[in-house]
Parts: sequence; C-alpha cells; structure tokens
Amino acid sequence: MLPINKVIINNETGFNPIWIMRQAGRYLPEFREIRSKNTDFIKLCLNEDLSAEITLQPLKRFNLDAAIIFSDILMLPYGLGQEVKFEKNFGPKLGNLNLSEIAKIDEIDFVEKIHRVYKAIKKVSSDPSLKNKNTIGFVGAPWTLLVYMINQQSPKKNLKENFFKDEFLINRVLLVIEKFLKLHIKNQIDNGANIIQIFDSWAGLLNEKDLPNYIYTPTLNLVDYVKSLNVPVICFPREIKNYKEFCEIVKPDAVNIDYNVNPKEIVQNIKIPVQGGLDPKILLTDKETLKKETIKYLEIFKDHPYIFNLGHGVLPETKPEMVEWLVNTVKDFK
Ligand code: 1CP
Repeated sequence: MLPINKVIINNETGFNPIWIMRQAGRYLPEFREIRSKNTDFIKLCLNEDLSAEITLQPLKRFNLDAAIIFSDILMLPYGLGQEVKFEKNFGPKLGNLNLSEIAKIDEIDFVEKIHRVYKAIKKVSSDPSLKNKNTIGFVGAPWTLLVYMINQQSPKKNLKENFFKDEFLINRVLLVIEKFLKLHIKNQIDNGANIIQIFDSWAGLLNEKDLPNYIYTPTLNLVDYVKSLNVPVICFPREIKNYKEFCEIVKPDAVNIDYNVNPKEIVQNIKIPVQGGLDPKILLTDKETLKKETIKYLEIFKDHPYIFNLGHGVLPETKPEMVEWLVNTVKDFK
C-alpha cells in the first residue's frame, strides 16, 4: 500500500509520510530557470513535458512520499473560458465573468482546453521514480474558485464590496463550478492521480452563517464524488474557525490544518487523519528552530494518523537546504 494511503485508509500511526504544499515551485532554482524562459504561466501548466519535469524536481532532491502535479486551481476558470493571467508581483488577474458564456461551455470544450494537464499527470504517475509514492491531483474548492472568478483577483486585501450582491449569479456559478470540478477530478484520477486534495484557501473569509451554502454543501458533494471513485480525499479549509464541525459534516478522509490552529486542540477533537500545520515561516529561521518546531508537531500527533506537511504553501524565499533538513528531521523521528 502507498505511504499516504497507509495513514488515511489504514489509520496507521508513527511513520509520518511527508509532502509539502507548493513543493514544486518558486523556492527551487531549477524551477525558476524553467519559469524565466516560460513567461506565460498557463502555457507552462499546459506543457506536459515541462510540467511533469517541474512536478518531479522536488522528488529528485528530497525524500518526499508524494508528487503533487504542477498545475493551478485557476485552470478551472481557464477551462471554462474565463481569461486568466498571472502578473509579476500582482498574482492572478481574471477577465470578466460572463454567466451566459460559461453556462454554454460543454464538457468536450472544457477538456479540450486543459487536457494537457491530464497528459502531465499520466507522465508523472507512470514515472518509475514514483512507483512507491502517491501522485496527488488537486482542485480548488467551489468557494475559493468562486472567490477568484467573481473577485477577478486575489482577495488578499478584500472581497469586492458588492461580492454577494447578485445571489442568483453566485448560485448559478457555484453549480457550474461543481459540475466541472467533478469532471476535472475524474480526469485526473483516470490519468493516475491516486489522492485528491481540495484547497479551500479562502474558507476563512466566510461568516459562520454562510458556511452551509458556500462550503459545507458544495464540498460535501465533491468529497462524496471522490469517494465514489475509490480515491481518498484530503480537504484544506484554510483558516476555517471550526475544523471539528467541518470534519463532522464534510467527512473527508483527512484534513490539512493551517498554522493558526492549536495542534493540541486538533488532536483532541478530530478523529480523522490529520495533515500539515507547521508555519512555513519557520523554514526561514534556522535549523535548530526548524527541528524543534517540527518535532513539536510529530510529538503531538505521535499516536494519531498524521501526514507531515505545512500549514500553507512553502514560501518562495525558502532555502532548499531547509526543506531538506525538514524532510530528514521527519524521516529520522522515532
Ligand atoms: O512563478 C510563478 O509566479 C507562479 C507561481 C505559482 C505556482 C508555482 C502559481 C500562481 N501557482 C503555482 C502552482 C500551484 N498552485 C500548485 C502546484 C503544485 C505544488 O503545490 O507544488 C498548486 C497545488 C497550486 C494551488 C493554488 N493556486 C492555490 C491553493 C493553495 C494555496 O496556496 O492557497 C491557490 C490559492 C492558487 C492561486 C494562485 N496561483 C498562483 C498564485 C500566486 C496564486 C495565489 C494568489 C493569491 O495569493 O491569491
């Protein structure tokens, strides 16, 4: 059985497999080298040779237990025909959202636009170096995708003032997102992804009263769908106030926690396997601090099924040698 499946299917404890969110990315010089020659990010994601190569880069350096495919959650709006661009020092910029256009997109057009992501997954998952490792496919959660599609840029600062104004539009778009996410998940699995992670990076923006409509119901529908395909599913409802309630309602196979929650409370309150937690900023300190903080998580989750990971993506300014130190600390922990 593959390492992460041992934890999330068999509930095994004490051996802590590890992968790192954003492990394929900007902190690696070999990624920056490819990126500097490929200025169009979407095109890079749709180049199956390069995206497979980038996916495998961190596994060549570090003793990681899984590959996560080099792609982006915003390939979904791109596949639906919304313009998506990534601007230097700004982040994603999306074009206007035209509901009548999006509602017309059929499944064939969608797959035609992004099928090279699936080719990259096929390449990666059949690479001999991944024989005993997981290949993680992923999607953005419906809420987080809705945020980008309506807000047309990162909500880092704020949601647009009138974000919730057109409730009809929002609910129609959510349904379209859900339908195409299922197709996107199915195609990733058919091409070799053997875990799905659902990133809800902006779950923390919602008030409690809005969680059922925007998070619980659409995410539960997706989780049930992934389970029906016999593949485990990990949810990351970042900065949600109540992880316990989320897990009891949505019932993913595992949950990734962010770095603002107290891991001691999580281990007491949450029954399902847990992933992640360590603050990525700790990788910017020194080896001694990193080791101490890493062991803190490993000790807390010693008797709980646990996959080591961070509480959000690895930061671009991280030194690769600190990632190596982290991976080795986890692997050496007894
Ligand atoms: O070189 C560059 O400028 C590109 C930077 C980059 C990279 C390396 C972006 C733009 N996306 C990615 C890859 C990516 N994105 C992966 C690949 C696999 C890996 O993890 O190694 C994954 C899983 C994602 C997922 C993703 N994209 C999320 C969810 C996780 C999270 O970090 O919260 C989100 C919110 C995005 C949107 C996105 N794409 C890129 C950026 C800079 C952003 C975030 C913008 C923002 O802050 O709102």
